[in-house]
Amino acid sequence: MSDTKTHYRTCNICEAMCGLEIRHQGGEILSIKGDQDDPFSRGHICPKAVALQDFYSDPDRLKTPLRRTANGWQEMSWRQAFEEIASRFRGIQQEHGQNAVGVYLGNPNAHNFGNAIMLPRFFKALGTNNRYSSASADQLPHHVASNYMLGAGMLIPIPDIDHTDFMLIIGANPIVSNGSLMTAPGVGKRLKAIQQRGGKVVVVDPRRTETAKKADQHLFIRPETDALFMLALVHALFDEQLVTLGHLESRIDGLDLLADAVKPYAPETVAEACGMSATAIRKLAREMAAAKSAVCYSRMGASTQSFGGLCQWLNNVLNILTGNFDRRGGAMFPQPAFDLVRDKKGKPSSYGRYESRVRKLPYFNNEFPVAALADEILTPGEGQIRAMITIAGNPALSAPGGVRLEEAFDSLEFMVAVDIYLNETTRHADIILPATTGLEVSHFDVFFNSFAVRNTAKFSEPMFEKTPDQKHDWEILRDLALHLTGLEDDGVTPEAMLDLGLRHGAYGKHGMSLEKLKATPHGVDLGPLQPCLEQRIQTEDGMIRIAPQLYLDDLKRLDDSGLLQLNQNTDYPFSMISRRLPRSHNTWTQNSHRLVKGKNPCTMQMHSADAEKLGLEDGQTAVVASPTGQIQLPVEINDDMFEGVISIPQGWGHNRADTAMSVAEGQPGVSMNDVTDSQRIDALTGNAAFNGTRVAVQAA
Ligand SMILES: Nc1nc2c(c(=O)[nH]1)N[C@H]1C(S)=C(S)[C@@H](COP(=O)(O)OP(=O)(O)OC[C@H]3O[C@@H](n4cnc5c(=O)[nH]c(N)nc54)[C@H](O)[C@@H]3O)O[C@H]1N2
Ligand SMILES: Nc1nc2c(c(=O)[nH]1)N[C@H]1C(S)=C(S)[C@@H](COP(=O)(O)OP(=O)(O)OC[C@H]3O[C@@H](n4cnc5c(=O)[nH]c(N)nc54)[C@H](O)[C@@H]3O)O[C@H]1N2
Ligand code: SF4
Ligand SMILES: [Mo]
Repeated sequence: MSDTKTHYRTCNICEAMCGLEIRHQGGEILSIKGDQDDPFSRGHICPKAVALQDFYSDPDRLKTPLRRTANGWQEMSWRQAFEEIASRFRGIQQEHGQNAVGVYLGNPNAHNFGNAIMLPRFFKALGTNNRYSSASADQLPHHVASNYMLGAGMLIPIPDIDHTDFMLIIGANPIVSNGSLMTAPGVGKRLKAIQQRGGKVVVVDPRRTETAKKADQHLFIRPETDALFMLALVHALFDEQLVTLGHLESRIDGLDLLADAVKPYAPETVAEACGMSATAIRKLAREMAAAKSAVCYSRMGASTQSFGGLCQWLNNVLNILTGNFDRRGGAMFPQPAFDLVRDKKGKPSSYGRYESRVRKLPYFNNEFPVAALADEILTPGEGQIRAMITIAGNPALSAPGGVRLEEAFDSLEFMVAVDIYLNETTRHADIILPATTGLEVSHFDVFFNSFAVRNTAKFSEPMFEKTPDQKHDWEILRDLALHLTGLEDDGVTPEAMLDLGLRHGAYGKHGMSLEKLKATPHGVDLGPLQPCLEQRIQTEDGMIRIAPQLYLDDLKRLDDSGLLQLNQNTDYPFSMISRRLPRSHNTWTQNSHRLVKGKNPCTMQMHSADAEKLGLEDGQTAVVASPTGQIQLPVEINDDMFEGVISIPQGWGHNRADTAMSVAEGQPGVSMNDVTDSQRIDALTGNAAFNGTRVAVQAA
């Protein structure tokens, strides 16, 4: 019998970067536990980590390229696949222009360092502007705010959770999500530590969430009124002379404009619309201003809604006005070993460089909003998308208006998917290219170290060798690029590029390199976050722009929205919001038995008073309908919901024909994006507005 071995690596499922200790013997996994010696995660893991074993051995996982034929899916060789894809893409581009091929990148790209490093080459070879990703169904407003306020979209302020004395959490549920744009493994302990050192945690959410239940205070808010609420906080800070810029005094540009702009939004004016009391808003402003240190942290709830852009701007404004920006215990800037913020002082950003063809939505960060994708495929005319490649994404379930997007995929001349499953999106492809994943790949967090609450670095070797005929994502991208260009492979690997980045990065002079990381399998601690904005800011004059004109202009849209007047749509009287579940990650982890066993978790949560009015009982099936579509799912009645609001899990709906995720099909759930609408966006950034979708509810 072979010896038991122990492998250390970082979990690549979510943003928390938990260190794992995996014991294995002769290709069999014996246990997956938290790595107590990981200096950052210190043994924390969640239930999803253990499922890495299931994804590795899943019989439904694709291992060979597949081609659609009249007689179903057939295996094909890698060479045939690359040749056919290159020839079809080039043919379509020659006939209809470079932009006739579209690309969609899904969330796992951000957890895959090979892709992060190889994608630029692939894009150069393909030469299309028609690029889309899950970022515009997620955190786009954060990038736009950083771009306009700090001059760099990737320079994102992160809550210094380990040192703060007051944390205001708006539209995030880190106890379940494990944190986002706040890589903080073991976030529950970190929140508790705030309370243990005498600090306070306040949650603002239309649902009394798992995080709200652990907080010192929970304030219900009516969906999509966060911008009004935050404007009122800012108003109160000015009104009550609580603005303290502190160390930022000489670095703020536009303070007077801001003070003027917030005048109409007194707490007394907006409170009713927000579903709060003016006293509560004023008290919050005072507490935040008085705290030794404080941070406002807002995430998905405040980003994927009609005023996501305003929210993420105001989030930064609150941290600046209370003197908590770039300060210990406030909103700080990580200094990662591999830095995504390039020195580009004063260079214009790409925001609005192009407009999407059909709806004129802004281009940013080299892409268009995913909400524009279906229209770009379905609307005839010059510049129409006629072929697509999706890479590690499942927009059929994850994008707003998924059903229409599926129709769009069906109308394409040619579609390719790089994925690990035959699922709701890839079933529309002509060719599927299967990638390695999880335990088969090496790992370094190119992105999440830039968003982490502590500076650390860790490299993980592959745990299992891939078979000779399997390919890593980055090899697929490289080979596609080579076939598209006809160039020879120059032999450059992601590891070599990573090493270069590490050596030339902030810790290079202290010996940081890939070799060093390989010799330290638990990871290297690089210390707590330090004030560093002065060195990292990318505006031409080094000033922080607190009142960029595009945000001031967008206030008019807020005023015109009818939110303040409590305008209700009586045909669709409920407001739908999304929920994340502890045992599923977006759309793709539902093929693990251990994660989906038990009661169907894909339920519609509703307040008991609403259920009573509709005559709905707990467990009964309800129909949730919007003008876009309808779904049916079990009702879960509780008093954790704001009245008039229903909450549905995102990422479900494995109920489509012709997929091959056998476990997921046993517990399919429904896709809330069959009901959402791709026309509903934050018009400023183009981000999808899932939250606040108006729906009607009745018994099935
Ligand atoms: N209504 C609503 N919709 C939402 C959200 C919401 O809150 N509400 N959340 C949004 C957010 S935040 C996000 S990030 C998006 C996610 O949207 P997507 O990124 O489109 O969805 P994922 O489920 O992450 O899709 C991952 C795909 O990659 C495949 N995959 C997994 N690992 C690998 C790998 O290593 N290599 C390759 N090649 N493929 C792999 C999976 O099989 C799956 O098809 O959804 C968004 N959609
Ligand atoms: N277990 C698990 N963890 C995950 C994921 C997963 O699918 N499962 N997905 C990962 C991904 S891709 C991401 S981006 C992160 C997201 O991480 P989080 O941002 O923490 O995401 P959510 O849990 O969706 O929390 C959003 C909260 O906003 C609330 N909300 C909805 N509408 C509004 C509103 O109008 N105003 C306010 N104030 N609140 C509102 C919801 O009730 C919900 O509690 O999670 C990551 N982690
Ligand atoms: S919290 Fe995220 S990174 Fe940590 S074990 Fe769970 S899925 Fe993996
Ligand atoms: Mo996300």
